[in-house]
Amino acid sequence: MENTEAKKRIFSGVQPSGNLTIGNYLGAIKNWTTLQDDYECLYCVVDQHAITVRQTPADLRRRTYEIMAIYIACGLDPVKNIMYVQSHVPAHVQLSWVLNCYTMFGELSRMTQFKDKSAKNADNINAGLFTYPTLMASDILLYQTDLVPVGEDQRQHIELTRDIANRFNSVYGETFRVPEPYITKGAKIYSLAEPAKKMSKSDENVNAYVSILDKKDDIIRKFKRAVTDSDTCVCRAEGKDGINNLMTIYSCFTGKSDEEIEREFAGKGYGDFKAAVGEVCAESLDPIRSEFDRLMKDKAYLEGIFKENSEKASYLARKTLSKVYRKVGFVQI
Ligand code: ATP
Ligand code: LTN
Repeated sequence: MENTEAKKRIFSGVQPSGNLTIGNYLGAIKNWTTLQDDYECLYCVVDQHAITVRQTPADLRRRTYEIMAIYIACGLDPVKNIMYVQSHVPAHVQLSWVLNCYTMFGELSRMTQFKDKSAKNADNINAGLFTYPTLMASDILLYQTDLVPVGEDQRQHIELTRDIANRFNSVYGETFRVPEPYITKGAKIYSLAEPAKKMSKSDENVNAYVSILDKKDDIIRKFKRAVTDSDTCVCRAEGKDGINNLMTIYSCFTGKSDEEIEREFAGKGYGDFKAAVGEVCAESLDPIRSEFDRLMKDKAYLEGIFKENSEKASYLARKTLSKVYRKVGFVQI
């Protein structure tokens, strides 16, 4: 396989389908920044996945720049990592056609994200939404990826990616490296309005999520309004979904354990705790927002990154694609 050098390879991506939330940050991007020295990393803005749900073209375009700016503002280095846009590397969709022919209808029907999104977009259950996981498998398998750092909600897609890779390898011999999911703490942040549901950037209720780019006042207000329970104890327990979620968020931002948090807020009410979560969240996100504002004023810089990194990604992707084309019997010219 191609990446025989000492460093393992990592691939992950975010859809430019809304304003990134602290769920995306704590579940994915924040962890990516800790990996960039020890792994060879590719971080993609998956715009082709985003159009499985209707997008306004101008918003999609703007958000593609924004996600790249957020990646950099969160501390990802565009020289050390290959950071690029999915539609700039045609090999993703080229491989996905082949993989569609090695993925079963039944497998795709079982994907919970497909079921959730079909329910939410009942008037637009398109074929792309259905085959979304084979494009994701292509993203990952094209680069002979070892590890995929994602939030818990993506575990099922990675399992499917592994099944597709194993199936292809067993028919044609070793072609794809079989990737592992890399899922860490903060892997699931829940909605502030309905704490049994995952926090999602495409939620219609803006009070259900905190965006990475929200202003301090909004952050404090959203946490103040967060749905909790009628108990008063700041402690983790079954049935206390709202408080459990706030404890996870507080812990991710401060590094404190549940015991430390419980001690810190012993004898204090939910009001104090919510205010503290809001403060620490706003404080952590403030430097990211300033850097984001600076980067968004420099489109040429972002475009330079798009171009340079898509060339690096294309170079790696072509190696796997041509191997696959040869194995399935396409004539090479
Ligand atoms: P959408 O709601 O539009 O489907 P999303 O908010 O789920 O989008 P994605 O672009 O699909 O965001 O996900 C980007 C990354 O963020 C993925 O690794 C995903 O697992 C992670 N992620 C998304 N939401 C959460 C969450 N609530 N908690 C933890 N991680 C999350
Ligand atoms: N499906 C993911 C986004 C995504 C991704 C990927 C993540 C697309 N391609 C490849 C990791 C690896 C999501 O909805 N969060």
